[in-house]
Amino acid sequence: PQTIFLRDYEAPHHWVRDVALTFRLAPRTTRVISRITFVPNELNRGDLVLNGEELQLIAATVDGAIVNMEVDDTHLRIASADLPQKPFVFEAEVEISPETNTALEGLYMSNGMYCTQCEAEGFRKITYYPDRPDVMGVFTVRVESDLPVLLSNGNPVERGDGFAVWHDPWPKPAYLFALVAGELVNHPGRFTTASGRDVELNIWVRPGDEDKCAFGMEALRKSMKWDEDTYGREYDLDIFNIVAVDDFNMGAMENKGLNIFNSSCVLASKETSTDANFERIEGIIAHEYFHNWTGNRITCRDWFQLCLKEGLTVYRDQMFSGDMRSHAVKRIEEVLALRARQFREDNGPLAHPVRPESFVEINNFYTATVYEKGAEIIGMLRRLIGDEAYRKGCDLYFERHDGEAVTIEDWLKAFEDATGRDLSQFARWYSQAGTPRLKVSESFAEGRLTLTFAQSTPPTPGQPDKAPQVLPIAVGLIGPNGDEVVETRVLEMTEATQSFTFDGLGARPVASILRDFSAPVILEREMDAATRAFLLAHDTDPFQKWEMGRMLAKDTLVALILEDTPPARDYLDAIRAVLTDDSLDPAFRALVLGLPGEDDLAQTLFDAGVTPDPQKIHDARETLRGSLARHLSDALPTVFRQMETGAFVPDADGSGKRALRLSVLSLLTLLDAGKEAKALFSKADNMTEQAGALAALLAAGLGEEELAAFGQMWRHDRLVMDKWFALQVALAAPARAADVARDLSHHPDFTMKNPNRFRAVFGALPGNHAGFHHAGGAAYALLADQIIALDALNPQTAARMTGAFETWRRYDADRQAMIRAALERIRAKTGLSRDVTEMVTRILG
Ligand code: B3K
Ligand code: ZN
Repeated sequence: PQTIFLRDYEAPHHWVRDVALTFRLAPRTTRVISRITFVPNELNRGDLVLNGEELQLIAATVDGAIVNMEVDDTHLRIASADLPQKPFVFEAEVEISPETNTALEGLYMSNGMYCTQCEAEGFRKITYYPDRPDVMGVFTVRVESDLPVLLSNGNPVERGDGFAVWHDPWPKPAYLFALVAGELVNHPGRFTTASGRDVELNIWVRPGDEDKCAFGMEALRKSMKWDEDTYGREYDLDIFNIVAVDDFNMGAMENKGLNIFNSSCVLASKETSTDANFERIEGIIAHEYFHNWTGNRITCRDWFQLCLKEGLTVYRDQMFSGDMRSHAVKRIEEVLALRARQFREDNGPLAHPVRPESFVEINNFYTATVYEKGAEIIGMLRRLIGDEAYRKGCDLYFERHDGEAVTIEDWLKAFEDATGRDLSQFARWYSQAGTPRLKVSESFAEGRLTLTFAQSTPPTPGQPDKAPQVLPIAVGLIGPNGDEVVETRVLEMTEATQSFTFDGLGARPVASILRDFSAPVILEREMDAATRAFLLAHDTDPFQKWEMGRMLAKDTLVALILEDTPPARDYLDAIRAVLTDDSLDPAFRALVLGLPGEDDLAQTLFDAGVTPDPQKIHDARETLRGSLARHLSDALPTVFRQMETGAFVPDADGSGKRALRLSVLSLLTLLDAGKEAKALFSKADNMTEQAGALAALLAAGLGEEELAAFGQMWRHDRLVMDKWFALQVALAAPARAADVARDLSHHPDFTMKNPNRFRAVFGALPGNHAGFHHAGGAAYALLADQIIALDALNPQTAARMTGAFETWRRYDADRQAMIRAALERIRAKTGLSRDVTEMVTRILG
């Protein structure tokens, strides 16, 4: 396969002015008739180059005449000499087969409904087109079908018997094209924009799901309002449609005026969705809506600039969720996810810059690094320049680039011009891969505290040496009596080593460093348990407070793993203090009660030069859970009762209480043989508590009856059954995990064609760390078999699953050999997709 390089970017030979498409829908013989006005690019003249894959060409003309053209598996090309040197009309008719499209890219069918997914390069499977984001055109789409609901981008212009016409006045790249046709019902809503535009809103779902749309509709309205209030950005069409689709490769897609969602990311009801689902749905609806300005009105010049829209839009949805719920809790959740996914990626063979410099298959770069680290960069920029300058820079960016396809340089230039700052060193965040390590040492004399920092970033594939990056380090100081003596101050570090001083201090304070996780770095700091416990008790910064509990837990676990040292009483007491402190937000207390995951511990050990033993890690974590349960035994039932909520409301308050209640229950279950959990399971009126109780039982090796009852009760609900599949795999005893997953893959309701169901089983398997890495390697072999089989149907999702192997070099020689064999077996498969080939090759290194 061919590698594409950022440095090879070349402007297109032709721009598109407008596009008229007609779709005659039929499951295996859909006809797509296109009429495209091309305008030669005066600055880069050349052949007309159109992408096209899996298309059957029926006819094509230029200005109505047949011309010479070269057609192969991927392109249609017309030589410059055969083209008018002025605007011309290209017309084509092709045939495609949505029903047999199991890759779920381009136009495909899901339960009798037609839908599309074009980002990144799916439009080329619909018709011949310059399928690149810098070519933007005005689309008019006619959909012909007897199905009752026919949707496309933009505003509806005509509706008749068996057809509908849509027009999108905003020029857009082909990746934002969408079409939906099916027997759907809508949950309607309305929104009036700040300037008085009345917008029709709809969430379209399959009949039977209409009672699961109200929460999503509210989330959409809140998002529209928030973008007006916070960024001054209004919606720009008469209608905004969301459609729920069962078979979808990712979460959702921001097509202009017609967002398409994985049904798991929009359908919500208290009976079928957990608090975590509600929170995620709110965040994803916001994310896709926010793309209307950051992604659609201003898009990417080329796919290397993906973080331009994704990092920024993730940052925006994070701030929205913080505003809707709790910034403190949200920030801790973000850091947990960042460390679990992005730091893990940055630490292994798949590490790449936030703006990659090359790719084989762009779908492999929709990563935690592009998204989450991309969002961290925006957060750092804002922290460095301040809120007002941030807004000024954004305004300038929108004003300057509306309607354009731009680059990271354009984004940064807007901030340089708005603030007068030089951001050239800051730009390294986009080009250097790897997580910076930040060492700190402290000294105190004569009322002056000196913090000396040293930064370094380890080598990553293709990048042996790194230059220092700009790090905003938020620091506050806590006096010996627990009072804050210096409020948060942002230190701007630009050198490899740099010192900062705080003067006029009466006594030596304890520094709280990297408040709010102000930069995505690994902080290396010598600190004894007593100081950590002190900050856990007194820090005013919720992130640092949580972080101290986390580090105490981690040290406790490492000591258990390496030396069998039982947990220190001080640690257990510190946790008890947090658990029983009514002045703290229950959601925060639940987070402090949560222990570091097994994958996280494996990395910690590896970084300390110890080869991780997955079973030992698992056992230590179970031992600590047992110690915590016994030590807190008197407090657990009390907190469990206190956290009972009345009527289910999926807001920050209710979900926080339930989160704490369920963390407590999970410990309680180790003491009471599952009595409370069984009781809660049978009386719960919401999925959060029902699934939470079941999880508590399964984690304690109990709950077989409840598992069966759950499966029986929800057998008709796909989304809930995904939970049923996933819980069993995730919580299986390590020795049984591979067998459980294999058995479930033979369950009559298992299908590889539905990505949610596939992920429920084979995404959950690597999540069971000790199970996935169980001696003997059964899980490795099983996952390899499944990836090979899925690749033939759906390369994109298959490629994503290979990430399970990215940490293989952490483990012992036996495990490494088994994983290598699994990866090589995948790679050797004839006809393997470009997607999986690239991933496996990179992972093997
Ligand atoms: N932009 C889409 C992701 C498309 C993924 C293509 N493999 C969803 C999002 O980030 O909003
Ligand atoms: Zn996005």
